[in-house]
Amino acid sequence: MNLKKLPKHSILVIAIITTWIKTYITYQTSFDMKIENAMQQLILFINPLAFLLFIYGISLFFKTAKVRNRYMITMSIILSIVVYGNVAFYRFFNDFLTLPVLFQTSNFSDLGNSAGSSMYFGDIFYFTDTILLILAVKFLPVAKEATIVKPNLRRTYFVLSFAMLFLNLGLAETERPQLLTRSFDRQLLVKNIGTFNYQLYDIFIQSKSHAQRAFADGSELSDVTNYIKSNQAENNKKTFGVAKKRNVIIISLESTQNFVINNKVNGQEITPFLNKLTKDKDTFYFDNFYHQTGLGKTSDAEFIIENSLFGTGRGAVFFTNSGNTFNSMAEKLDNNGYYTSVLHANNKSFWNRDMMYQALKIKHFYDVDSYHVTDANSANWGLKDIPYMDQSVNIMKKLPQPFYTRMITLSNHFPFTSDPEDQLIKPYTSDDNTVNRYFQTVRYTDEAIKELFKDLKKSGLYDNSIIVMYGDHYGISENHNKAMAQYLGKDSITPFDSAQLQKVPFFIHIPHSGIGKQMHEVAGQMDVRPTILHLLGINTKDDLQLGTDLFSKDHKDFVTFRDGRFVTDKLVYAGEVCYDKKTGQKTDISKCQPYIEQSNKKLDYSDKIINGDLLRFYDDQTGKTKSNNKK
Ligand code: GP9
Ligand code: MN
Repeated sequence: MNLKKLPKHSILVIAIITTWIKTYITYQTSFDMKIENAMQQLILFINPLAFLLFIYGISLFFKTAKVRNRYMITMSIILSIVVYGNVAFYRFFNDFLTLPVLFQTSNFSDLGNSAGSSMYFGDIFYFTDTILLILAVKFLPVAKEATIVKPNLRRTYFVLSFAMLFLNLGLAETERPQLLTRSFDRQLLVKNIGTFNYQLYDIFIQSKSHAQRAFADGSELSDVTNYIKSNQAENNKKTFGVAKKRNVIIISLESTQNFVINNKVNGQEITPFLNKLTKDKDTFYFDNFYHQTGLGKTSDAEFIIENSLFGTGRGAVFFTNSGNTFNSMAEKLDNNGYYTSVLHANNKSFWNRDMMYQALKIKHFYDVDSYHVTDANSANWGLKDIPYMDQSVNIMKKLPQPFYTRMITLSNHFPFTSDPEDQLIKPYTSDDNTVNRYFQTVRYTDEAIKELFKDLKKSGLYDNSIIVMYGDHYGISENHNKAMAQYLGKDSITPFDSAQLQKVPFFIHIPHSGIGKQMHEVAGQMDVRPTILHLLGINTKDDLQLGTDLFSKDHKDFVTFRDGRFVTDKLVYAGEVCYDKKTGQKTDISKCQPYIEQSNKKLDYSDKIINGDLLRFYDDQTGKTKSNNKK
C-alpha cells in the first residue's frame, strides 16, 4: 500500500473503524452481554457506529488539518476513557456506569484494593484505537492535508449517520419493545443502543429527573396514595406489639446470600451459628427472602429497609436523592421515643452516608472515628467483624434506651480476603479464587455474629432487645457463574438460577418470645420496615411504603427486583422469560404478564415518589397531602 496516496478522508475512517472495532471487541470480551440470537449479535455489532459517525464526523467542519486532528484525538481519548471506565466498573459492580455514580469519586478512592484488583496492565488494549489514531496523525502524510468538504456532501454524510441511528433503534425496538421507556435494566440498553448512546441517554434521564422534582407539586400523590392504600396488609393481632419498647438492632450482613445457610463446603458448615438460629424457638428465619437492591448495593439495602421504597434505577439513591424528604423507620422510631443510630466502621462519606443519614433523621452515626482500628484488627475493607462486634456493643451499652441501631458488617466484602488466623474453614476448590475465598469470609462473619450474641448477653442488653439480620445483596456476581454452577452441582447457571441466587437470609430474633419458626413466604427487603414496626406495636397505615408486614395474612407471595425481574410462589420472571418455579422450565409468558404489569407499576410509583421528592407534600401523621410545600 502506498501510504502517500491514501484517500483524503483516511484519518476519519481510521478513527471511526478503530474505535468501532475496539468497542465491539470490548463488548465481547469484557461484558457479559447474553446474546441469544443472530439479530442481537448484529445489533451489538452496529450499535457503536451511528454515534461514532456523528461524533468523529464533526471534524468535517474544521478547516485546518491541525484542528481537525486535535479534535479527533481528543474525542478518541474521551471515548476510550468512557469505555475503560465502564470496563473497570463492570468488573466490580457487574453493571454499567451512570452519571451519578461518576460523581461518587469519594467512593472510588475508598474502594482501595477492590478497584486495584480490577485493573491490569493488559488494559492498555482499551486505548489501542487512540494510540493508532495518534500514530496515524503523526506518520501518515494524508494527516497533514486539510479535508474541506462541500456542504452537500457533509449533509449526505450526516443524513447517513442518522439513518444508521434509526436503523439501530428500529432493530432494537423489534428485539426489545419499549426499550427506552422502560429502562430499568442497563444491560439491555447497552446491548441494544451501545455504550455511547447509552451514556447520552443517561444524561437525558438525569436531567429529566431533576426537572421532575422541579415540576412536581403534590398533585401526583393521589395516584400513588391510592395504589399504596389499596395494597395495604392488615396487622396480625398475634404478632403486633410483641416486641414493644424493646431495643432494635438491625444488622446488614455484607454480601451474604441465602445459599450458604444450612449448607456445607468440604463437609464443613459455612454458617454454624446462623444454622442453629434457623431452628431456634425465638427466631423467625425467612428462607424465601430476596434482596431488591440496584447499583447502590449496601446503601440501597439500607434505603429499602428504612423507607420500604426502591432505590433509583440509576446510581445510588444515597447520592442522587440525599436532599429528599423521607419518612424513614428511624424517624418513625424517633417519634416513638427511640434513640436512633448507625454503627459502621467505615468513612462517614462512603455511599454519602453522612448526608443521607441526616435526611433519614438518624440521630448519630458512629463511623470509623468511633472505633479503635489498627493494622492488627483490620483486614480487607477495614475493621474485622469480630472486633467490630465487641466495640459496637461497648458503644451500645452507653446508648439511651430504648434504642434503634443499625449495624453494617464488612469482612465478607469482595474480594473476600482474610488473615490466615480468621480462616476457620478450608477454601472451596475451583478455578475461581473469589468463590473459593467467599466461603471462608462468610464463615468468619458467622463467628462474629456468635460473638455479638455473646457480648449482648454479657452486657444485659440481650433480654430487652430484638435482633434483626438481613443479607444486603449478592456477593458472588454472575461473573462467577462457572464456579457457582460447580458448587451447586449444575451444568450452568440459567437466568432462572441467577434470580433464585438473589435470595438473602432474613432473621428476626426475639429473645424469650418462644414464637419463632421457619417462614416460607416469598418476600423482600421492602417488607422489613412494616414487619419490624408492627412487631414494636407501631402502626404504619398512613405510611407511603411498598412492602407489607410478613406476618399479615394479606401479605402476597410476590417480590419485584429493582431490574424488573420478579418471583412469586409459582413463577420466576428473569431475562424476559417466564419460568415455572417448581420445575425451573420456561412457561407461557401470559402467566407472568399480570405480575410484569404490577412490578412495573410498583417500580414506577416508587420512582415517582423519589424523583418528584413527593414525600415533601405528604403528612404522615394524617395521611393527607400538604399543599404548596415547595422548597
Ligand atoms: C462500605 C460497605 C460496602 O461501607 O457498606 O458497601 P458495598 O460495596 O457492599 O455497597
Ligand atoms: Mn454490601
